[in-house]
Amino acid sequence: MPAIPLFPPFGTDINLTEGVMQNPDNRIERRASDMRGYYANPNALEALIRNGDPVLYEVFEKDIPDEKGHLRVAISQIQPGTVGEECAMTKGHYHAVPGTGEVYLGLKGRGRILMKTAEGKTTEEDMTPGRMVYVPPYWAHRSVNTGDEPLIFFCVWPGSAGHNYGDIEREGFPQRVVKRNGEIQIVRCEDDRSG
Ligand code: PAN
Ligand code: ZN
Repeated sequence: MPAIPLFPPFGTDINLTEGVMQNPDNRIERRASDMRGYYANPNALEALIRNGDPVLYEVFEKDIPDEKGHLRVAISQIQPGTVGEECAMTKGHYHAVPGTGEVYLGLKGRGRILMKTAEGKTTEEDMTPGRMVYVPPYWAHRSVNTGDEPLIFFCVWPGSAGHNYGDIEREGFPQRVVKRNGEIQIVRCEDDRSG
């Protein structure tokens, strides 16, 4: 007798060139108005909201139980561009069960994954097609599109992990990725001049 209900195996096609999952069960969209409080330049964000409130990123998921033992999978797609000078990015989160990791696989475009721990350690990893990034337990993670096309990547994480957005909403990340004079730079809180 299995400890959790038997779940039917399934397969789904992923177009690795375009980064598109066939038949996702859920689509989550984050518009500019969902991102209040996240960008360093709130005026630039408000201008974007007034100017059509575009979808800044989307997540396509399969319906897999959020229970221990399962693995959840999703494809995220972040549009290119900046809010003020800050590159488009996800909200970022810790997992609600902090001792759970995640695997990212780049499919299209280019970006950076910002990571930090509650104790203040920080690091970043490049995200490019074919590159796998391991996000270990306890590391909050945020993805940033540093290119000129959508950044698309595939993720797998424990079904029981859940998402803790509140801490990042309050703390933010010490790193910000900005485009200045056409150049991508990572600025730290202490030398952040963007506000
Ligand atoms: C990813 C993220 C996805 C969107 O699937 O959830 O890229 O980012 P936010 O959840 O921070 O808005 C993941 O890390 N799942 O655990
Ligand atoms: Zn995650």
